[in-house]
Amino acid sequence: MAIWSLKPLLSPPFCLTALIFIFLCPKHSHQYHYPLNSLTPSEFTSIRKCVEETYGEASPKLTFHYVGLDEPDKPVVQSWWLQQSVGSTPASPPPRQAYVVVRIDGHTEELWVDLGKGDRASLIAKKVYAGKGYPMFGFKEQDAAGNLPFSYRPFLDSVERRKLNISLVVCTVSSTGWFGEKETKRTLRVLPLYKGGTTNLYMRPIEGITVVVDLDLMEIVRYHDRFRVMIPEAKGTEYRMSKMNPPFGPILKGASMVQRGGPGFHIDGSLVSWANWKFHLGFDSRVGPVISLASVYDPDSGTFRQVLYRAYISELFVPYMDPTEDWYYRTFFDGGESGLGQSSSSLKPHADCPNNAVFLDAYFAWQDGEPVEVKNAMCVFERYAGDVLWRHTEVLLPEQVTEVRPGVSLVVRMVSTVGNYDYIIDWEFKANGVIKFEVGLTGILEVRATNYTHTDQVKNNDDLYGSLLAENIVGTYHDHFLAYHLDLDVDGVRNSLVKEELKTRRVANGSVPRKSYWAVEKMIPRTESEARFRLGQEPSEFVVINPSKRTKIGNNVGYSLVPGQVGSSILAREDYPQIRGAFTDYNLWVTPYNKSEKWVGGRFTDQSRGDDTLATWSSRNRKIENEDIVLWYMLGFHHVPVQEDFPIMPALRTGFELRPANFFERNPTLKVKVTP
Ligand SMILES: *[C@@H]1O[C@H](CO)[C@@H](O)[C@H](O)[C@H]1NC(C)=O
Ligand SMILES: *[C@@H]1O[C@H](CO)[C@@H](O)[C@H](O)[C@H]1NC(C)=O
Ligand SMILES: *[C@@H]1O[C@H](CO)[C@@H](O)[C@H](O)[C@H]1NC(C)=O
Ligand SMILES: *[C@@H]1O[C@H](CO)[C@@H](O)[C@H](O)[C@H]1NC(C)=O
Ligand SMILES: [Cu+2]
Repeated sequence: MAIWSLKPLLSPPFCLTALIFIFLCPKHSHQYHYPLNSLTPSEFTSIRKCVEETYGEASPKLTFHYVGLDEPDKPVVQSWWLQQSVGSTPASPPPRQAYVVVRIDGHTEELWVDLGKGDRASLIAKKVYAGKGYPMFGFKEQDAAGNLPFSYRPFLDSVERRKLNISLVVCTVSSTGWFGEKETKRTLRVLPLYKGGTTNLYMRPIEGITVVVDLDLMEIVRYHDRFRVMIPEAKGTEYRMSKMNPPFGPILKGASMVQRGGPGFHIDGSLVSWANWKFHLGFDSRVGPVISLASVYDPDSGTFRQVLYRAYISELFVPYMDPTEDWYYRTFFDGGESGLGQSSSSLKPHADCPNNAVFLDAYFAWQDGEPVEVKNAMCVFERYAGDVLWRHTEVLLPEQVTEVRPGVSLVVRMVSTVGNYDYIIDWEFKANGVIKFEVGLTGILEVRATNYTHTDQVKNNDDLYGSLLAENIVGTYHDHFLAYHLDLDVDGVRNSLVKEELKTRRVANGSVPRKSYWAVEKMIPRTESEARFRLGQEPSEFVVINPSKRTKIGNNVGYSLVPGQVGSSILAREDYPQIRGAFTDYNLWVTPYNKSEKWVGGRFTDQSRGDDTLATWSSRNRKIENEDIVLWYMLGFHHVPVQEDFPIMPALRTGFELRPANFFERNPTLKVKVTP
């Protein structure tokens, strides 16, 4: 996750997808006015005009760093949604507003804009941001910073001294982090790479050169060329299939899913309905896909019941473990610095998503405020890979009975390419009421060049800060922490978290030969301080219940969180990156709903100081029992690279689930039917 300085935006149009999309977009859709809809291209334009008018003469110096929907307060959305869903005459939708962050004259300003009716936007409020930290980087300034070295004499000399061809040097940029400095400037580091003989320029870093760019001045303010190391060879690093020579690897026969009757889901504007699920799908330049108002059909009550009000990846923290001069600062916050949404890649039909996928375009504001379209930014498809949702063979009966329910599910996918890494972000809905959150880490490793060509030369493994992956290449140790915002509203907004601890019990003396068993002890945290958990140390379950709704036989209705791989940060608490990424101090947190608490690394994450993180919010120690609560779950990996991560990184997938727990009267899988 260095930040990529060039942005491939467009993919060639694909006629089949276009056809499907037209088919799915009925002309008379009323969903345009849905209060949670992402900003439209014309709304972006009217916001830009409104903001430019606000600054008048000064506006040529204005740059946009975030433009997103400032969604209405939850009660407003809820009541509007309830009215809609019972089919009563649609009330006029709540007013639409946008939240905008700009840079002007070396400072950051926040604006709130009313989108009004038609194309006319008007300013509601404007505030100079006086706190610490800076907004997301724009692609234009990253590009400009990456170009500076090419007209900077000392850099050209460094390249010459290394006997490299300057026209084969490519510069990527990286955030600088915060390491206790009292005063900071908005800066980027520039990292030179060498593309000679390969597309895989990340495998050919040019080490030893420090370049710091001041973004307000847009000039190089610090430069050192301190040492030289071998630049790894290009040989064996190329990844384009068209450049591969025999002998080839395994040949896979085409795999596909055929749906002769067309897709089994329906998209109306931003509302997606499939099988027993209904939800709203949005897109945001900072967090990427946003799932809202997900509800599931209950065959017993004959109604859709609420599960998830709003869910998205709030932050993605990637600290590297090399503490040397040119690496220590590589502690990336890919959400708040780079923007997971604006880093989205156009998905390749038949490759990124299966044959039966439908593609959706997305928009975000460029640095000049104008909308940019990402074609095929998200795809929606039904997945069936021969999985079984439920099966049983009964042999005790005179006639053997075998029943199977196939595991078909609905997937919403986006790929965020942040520099070298690609994150495949999946939201999967299942007919049994489960929502699965999955991420696939792939792309290319961020590596360091070294003079070592064999592990025997390495006297002290500690000096590598990683694994030797090939001659002259070290794959640096690092972590990936994805912080999920999960605002569950299980059958209503007021919920509680229940921690169910599994405790060993001893069998009382001699009654039976067994000596032990386990039992469940329930604990309901009352305030935020009681609801910070490190998972994986003792067996426990976490269930979000609605304390005022019970099943017919008396259990509280709920949804449980089923953790996946648990990786906690093991950096020192007082280390600067950990102070900024304090949301990884625990794997699971609960806070009360607060519309302003969206981004766990703070609103202004670049060079943040940890004064606006999930940890500081949680320290308010608010009430969370029988309240409108939000869960924050950290999906974490420690990445110890291996040779199979060279020269590319095969997708490493992991995830977690939200699973109904006494939500239904009986398993909804029972009546799942599949038509041919
Ligand atoms: C440098 O690379 C460019 C682009 O590949 C090539 O055209 C040029 O001949 C190279 N120069 C030298 C001195 O090798
Ligand atoms: C790496 O090897 C090169 C070439 O032998 C040498 O000039 C350079 O000083 C070495 N760098 C380090 C850090 O040992
Ligand atoms: C188990 O039996 C022993 C001997 O009869 C007795 O001293 C002890 O209190 C008993 N413990 C329990 C838990 O009943
Ligand atoms: C809501 O969050 C904002 C930002 O963290 C904070 O300033 C405000 O005090 C919070 N409100 C409540 C009621 O906690
Ligand atoms: Cu990794």
